[in-house]
Amino acid sequence: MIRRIDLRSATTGRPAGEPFDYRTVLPRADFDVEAAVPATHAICEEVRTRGLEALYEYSARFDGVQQTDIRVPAEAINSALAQLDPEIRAGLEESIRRLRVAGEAELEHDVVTDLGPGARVTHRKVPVGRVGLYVPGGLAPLVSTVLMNVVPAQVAGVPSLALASPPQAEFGGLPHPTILAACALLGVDEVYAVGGAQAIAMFAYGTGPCARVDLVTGPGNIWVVTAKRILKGLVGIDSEAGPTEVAILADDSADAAYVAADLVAEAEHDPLAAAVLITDSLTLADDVEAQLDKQVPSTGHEARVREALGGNQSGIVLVDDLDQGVAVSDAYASEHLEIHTRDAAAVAARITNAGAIFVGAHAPTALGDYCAGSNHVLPTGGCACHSSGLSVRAFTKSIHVVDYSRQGLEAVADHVITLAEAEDLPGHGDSVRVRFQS
Ligand code: HSO
Repeated sequence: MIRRIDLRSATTGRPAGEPFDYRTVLPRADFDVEAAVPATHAICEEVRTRGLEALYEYSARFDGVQQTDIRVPAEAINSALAQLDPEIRAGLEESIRRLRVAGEAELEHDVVTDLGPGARVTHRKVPVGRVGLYVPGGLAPLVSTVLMNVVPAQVAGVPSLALASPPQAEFGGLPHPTILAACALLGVDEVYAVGGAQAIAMFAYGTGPCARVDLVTGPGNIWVVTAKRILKGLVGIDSEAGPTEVAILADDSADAAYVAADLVAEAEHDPLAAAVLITDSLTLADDVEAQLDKQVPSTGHEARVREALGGNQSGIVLVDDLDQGVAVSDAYASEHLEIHTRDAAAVAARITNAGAIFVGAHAPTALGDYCAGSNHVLPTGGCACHSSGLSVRAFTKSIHVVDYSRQGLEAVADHVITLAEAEDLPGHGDSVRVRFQS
């Protein structure tokens, strides 16, 4: 059901000083953003040039919905909340509470530095002005993704928030009612029934009733991720969050039933989802396979899970020891990384590349998906080596404020003039000199 990749002794016998890049042999989803660029670019151009008409056409073509308006009416949002199952509401409220508490603790404050008399630099933190939050429809209504986008933006103080999610034919052309209920719970009233690349283009260009945004966040399918890559620059984006993935770094102390359950949970997202076990224990590898054989036939989305576990993006990676395990895990840079080893916290402290790390047997990825207080919109496809998941910081930018008096400038004027001359930019030097000529 799941292939094995044997990396034991992968680096022995290699010429000294020649680095071995584990990324060349590790499993990864066939998620070719470059190949999707031409088709996605065409969609973005249609939205840019034809506006609302193009959005209506795409909703008809991709979602099977005829629209005359893209904005979800306030009554639909409020009545979704009125009809929300009280237990789901309680779960959402607890998730919101934990996200808020963690987010408020992460809030960054202005940093004021005095560099001498009359010489002050302030690193001022400012929320992004307007944000477009994307919540996929896809195979499951990811209501939790609403919270993961909205709460940190609100904690950061973003004054204007719009949310888009695909129109669903079975819900009268509106996004899934639980998604709308979550919006109501959070006080988000600007919601658009628009999905895919066209939603990202709508946010980036400003289309119909939706004013242009400064930043787009949220996960999505290949078209959404590709649109974010194309439109980056015109708008800010968070990380490229594509098909979801978990890596589990485990030794012989791990509970195979837990490990298998977490691999299955990840695999149920999407046939392209990646479930990767990295272990130095052959016994654990065998036990996890046996557990998969036991658990998969009774799981809710068996076909999807089998496809994901059997796909090229999933596998059991055998390593010599935990040192190599840490190196392989860092090379893989998983969106979610679970550590099931002795002294898991110490192993976790050695990890440098991961979207989020789940430490020990009682921190399954599903906890972080819903209620840990951490965020589940995380970099995928190895992007965790350079990007971070959503957080309050993602919705905040900073401005250096340079506040110097005449005395402060005078103290450093000669250096500025010298450096300007070294760069053959005499006008720069003169702009300082003029302030001290009588
Ligand atoms: N694992 C997904 C998020 C999610 N899981 C939502 C369940 N619902 C990406 O981190």
